[in-house]
Amino acid sequence: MGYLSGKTVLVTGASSGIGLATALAFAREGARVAVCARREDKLQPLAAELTKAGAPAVHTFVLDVRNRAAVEETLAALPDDWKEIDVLVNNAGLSRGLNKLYEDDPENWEEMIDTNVKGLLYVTRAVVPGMVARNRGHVINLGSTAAYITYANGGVYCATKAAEKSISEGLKIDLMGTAVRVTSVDPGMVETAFSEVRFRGDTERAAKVYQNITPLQPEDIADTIVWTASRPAHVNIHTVVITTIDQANSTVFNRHS
Ligand code: NDP
Ligand code: 8X3
Repeated sequence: MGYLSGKTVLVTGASSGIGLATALAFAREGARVAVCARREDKLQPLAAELTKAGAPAVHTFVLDVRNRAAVEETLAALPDDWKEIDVLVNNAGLSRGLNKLYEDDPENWEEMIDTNVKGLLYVTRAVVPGMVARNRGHVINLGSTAAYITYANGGVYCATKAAEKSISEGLKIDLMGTAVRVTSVDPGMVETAFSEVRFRGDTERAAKVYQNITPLQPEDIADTIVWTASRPAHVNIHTVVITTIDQANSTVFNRHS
């Protein structure tokens, strides 16, 4: 039996992309998998897939991580056999727009900051005290290459991921003396619904983001997340920066034509 067999994992934002692939990857390791997102219609079919993939138990629930009261209440009211979370994957996140900051709609900023920063904090605040009390656990946050180098028209999204980087570092310091681990997994471009969401359903514009490069796939990130979670208990992988071979950093790409 592997290290993750029978462990309880919670993945936020599991209805799509990296979160979905990560939930499936943990299921294949024999972990008990809890998944949440806002779209219930996406979570229902996922439950069956997770069971088929090997999860001995699956729990799905609707959660908008921006809603602090809902996060607190929902996570406090988890069924007893789901309360002891061993691995939390703070994945729920999004970008909105690609605009000059001084021309952008502040609603875009609110949504990104509320989801990527405040939502991550709310979920972490609800889950980590239990990990500390049990003296075991692992928080894995989704960062980005965007945290390291800001790209044009993406200042606020990049800022949310820079905040995630600082929060991960700070949480690690705060958890010193406990056996709770903290990891930031920081991908470059991954082909998911991310760009469609950024461009509010403009699939043509979204497709251009991944044109003439070989982007990472969500499974590449899921694989990395599971790897960080399956190291021996005394090993803490702090940060993994991962890009396609066609990306050097958040601004330098090798476009094939
Ligand atoms: P997707 O759009 O495919 O998935 C985003 C997920 O987040 C969905 O399941 C969505 O579910 C969920 N989500 C969004 N807002 C909320 C909310 N308020 N409450 C709960 N769940 C929410 O994108 P990715 O898989 O690419 O993105 C996942 C994470 O990876 C994000 O944090 C993103 O910033 C990060 N990332 C992505 C990269 C990429 O290039 N794709 C690169 C680096 C990092 P629902 O809409 O049902 O709520
Ligand atoms: C998502 C990757 O480069 O589109 O964090 O911002 S990028």
